[in-house]
Amino acid sequence: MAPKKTAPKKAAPKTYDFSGLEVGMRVQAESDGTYFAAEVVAVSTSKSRARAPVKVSYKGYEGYDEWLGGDRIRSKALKVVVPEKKTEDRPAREAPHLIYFPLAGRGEVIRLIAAVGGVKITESSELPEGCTKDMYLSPGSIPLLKHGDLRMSQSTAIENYVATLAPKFRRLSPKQRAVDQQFACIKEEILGNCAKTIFVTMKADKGQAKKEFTELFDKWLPLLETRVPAEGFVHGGKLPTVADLCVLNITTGYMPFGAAVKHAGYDFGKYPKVMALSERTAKAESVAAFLASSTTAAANPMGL
Ligand SMILES: N[C@@H](CCC(=O)N[C@@H](CS)C(=O)NCC(=O)O)C(=O)O
Repeated sequence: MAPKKTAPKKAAPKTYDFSGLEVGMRVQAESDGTYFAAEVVAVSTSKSRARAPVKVSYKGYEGYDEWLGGDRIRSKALKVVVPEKKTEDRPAREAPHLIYFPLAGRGEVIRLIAAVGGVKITESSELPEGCTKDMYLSPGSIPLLKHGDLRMSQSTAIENYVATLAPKFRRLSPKQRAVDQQFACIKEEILGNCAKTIFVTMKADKGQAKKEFTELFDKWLPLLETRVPAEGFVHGGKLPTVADLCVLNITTGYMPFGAAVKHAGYDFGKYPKVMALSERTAKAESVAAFLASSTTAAANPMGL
């Protein structure tokens, strides 16, 4: 059998920059395979003329004026636009590196997402050599994440990034990811307020701090109680996702939630669905394995 001829690959059509062409300019214009001396009589910027925006008049041939594209004109003033090479935007091959204190705080959900989502991360409490926090767009606060040439701050954005890398979460729909983000933002709002009360109010007025903690939990926990499922996880899947991990973090992470609960004498038992979800999440295989070796979930280095 005769070898099949493979059709030659069609060259991608060139894109031209006509901005250098002006009315009255001498150019070479192609007609039936031959180039003739011609003069530019119009250069159109109209969309409808985009394919052939240059009107030429062939020298010595009246009545043959025509609109041409760049492929039929020769002129130094006509430039071919060289397409920019697509830069590789794939995530780096090495493990994302988290920089955070050795306690739960704003690092714990990042660690949990990585553990459950199947992303191997490394961690230190010190910045890599030669790095400063402003390189991560941080005014001084942590957590920070480095992944290849990506350096970032802001815990919620880091949580989201690690979740998008996670192979175990790859089938989540945009809607499910949006709900996960919503829980992450609620967790951050509770966390930020707990931290403020712990580090500011509590130092000056313990009674006021207790009031603030109670009001904060009374504001959010009843809402979460109405939203979380009586069975299974928030998205009904086999694995907990960011939303479930945030509920686990709020109800079991010592810093700052547990410290706030302790100082307010608050009882999360008032929210049986929230607590049951937290317990189910803690029992999920990957979460249980994470918690079994975690040195951060219950850490209380400040003795609060
Ligand atoms: N909005 C930031 C807040 C970060 C933040 O306040 N981090 C605390 C620790 S949880 C911190 O680094 N505080 C010390 C400082 O700001 O210098 C985020 O979500 O990452």
